[in-house]
Amino acid sequence: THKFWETQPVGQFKDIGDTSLPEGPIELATPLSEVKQEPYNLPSVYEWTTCDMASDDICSEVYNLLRNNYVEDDENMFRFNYSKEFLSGVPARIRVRDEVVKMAEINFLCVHKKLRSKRLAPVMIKEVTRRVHLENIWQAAYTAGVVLPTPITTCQYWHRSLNPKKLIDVGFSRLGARMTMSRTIKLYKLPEAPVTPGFRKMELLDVPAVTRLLRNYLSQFGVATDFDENDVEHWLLPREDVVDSYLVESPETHDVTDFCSFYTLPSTILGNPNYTTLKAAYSYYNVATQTSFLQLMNDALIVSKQKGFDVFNALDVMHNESFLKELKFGPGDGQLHYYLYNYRLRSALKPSELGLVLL
Ligand code: NHW
Ligand code: EN5
Repeated sequence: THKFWETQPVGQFKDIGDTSLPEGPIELATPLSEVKQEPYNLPSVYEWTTCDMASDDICSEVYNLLRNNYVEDDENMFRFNYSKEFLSGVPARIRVRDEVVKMAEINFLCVHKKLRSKRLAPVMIKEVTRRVHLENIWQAAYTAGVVLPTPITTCQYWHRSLNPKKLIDVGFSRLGARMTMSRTIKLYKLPEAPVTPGFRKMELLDVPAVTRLLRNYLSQFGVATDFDENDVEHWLLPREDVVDSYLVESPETHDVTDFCSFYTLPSTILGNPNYTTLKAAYSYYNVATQTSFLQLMNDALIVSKQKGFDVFNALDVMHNESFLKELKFGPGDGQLHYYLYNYRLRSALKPSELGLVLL
């Protein structure tokens, strides 16, 4: 049972399959004057502070909390090490079917390892909800590796080895049956440079064309980000060690016809004498109209290998299924469940019906 989540406006397990329930907000917005004006009570000795992420010292404190206490895999071998650039809150517009909804994207919920299982998380979630309500936002989107009431979809992580020797040495992957190290290295070898004519890094002047390409692509998914030009500039314009975006500019017409992107999320390798950091690229938004999706994503693998990533990760969202197996991705041991707060879907989506990637 879920003593906390049962009290929240989220789809409940008991309601799965009940098609009489309407799609849309579960609770109505209230006048802001009716939103609780004071913070929720914390157990004594604790107090709330609002983190000014523009301050280097405060940003470092938050970064270190996460570096030491954030998400690990199920065998506690790796821990996400998000860089400071990721640690700011931005409101989002998410389209559900035909409706564009203002939402908060909730991420980085973290309780110090020494303070776990004391029911602090429900208080933190209620407090962030109250603060989001005061911004006149009534819905949220979030992902988690754990099952909560109730996923809008459940995605599988896939991994493409770029540096198989290191991945095996640190326990991220294993030498396959009847495989030697040299055969494995050969299996995952990639060309030195991308092969698609006109493949290049995205630039500021590409924002309008990339926005058009993405909006058109994302329109086919049941739940998707509603990107405008400002969003594309913020989330997709290349930033060293944060996000990489490439596009194909037709050598003939100079049209932008294809786009691929990935974000940088290293993991700390726990307790390995030889290595401290796993450099991982995560597939973000990709659109192919003229280049085959396979060739486009192979070029993304080639440039990520060139940049020194050890592994390229992807979820089975959007059309990703169509390249995963052929480009030698293998399924990981992790899943990612997607959730909406205060918005009911009539029924769950397939991962391929989801056009949303959260960092
Ligand atoms: S998912 C990553 C979450 N963070 C981590 O996994 C880091 C390592 N773990 C921890 O820090 C991406 C703690 O284990 C946490 C739980 C803090 C996770 N989401 O305090 P208690 C996100 O950041 C429920 C939601 O005793 P704890 C997304 C659990 O089911 N709920 O546990 C975050 C139980 O409730 P139940 C989670 O281990 C989205 C209760 O917490 C959860 O010391 C947040 C137990 O609390 C999770 N990942 O602390 C929701 N993990 O009903 C946003 C556990 O089952 C909602 N729980 O009894 C929207 C808000 C905004 C709305 C605006 C309109
Ligand atoms: C909020 N935005 O479990 C996200 N990762 O598969 C929060 N496994 O890296 C929620 N256990 O399978 C995040 N190697 C939930 C995910 C938490 C982290 C997590 C998984 C995803 C992962 C790796 C390492 C496993 C180590 C032991 C994994 C196998 C790779 C292999 C490469 C060759 C081809 C077959 C697969």
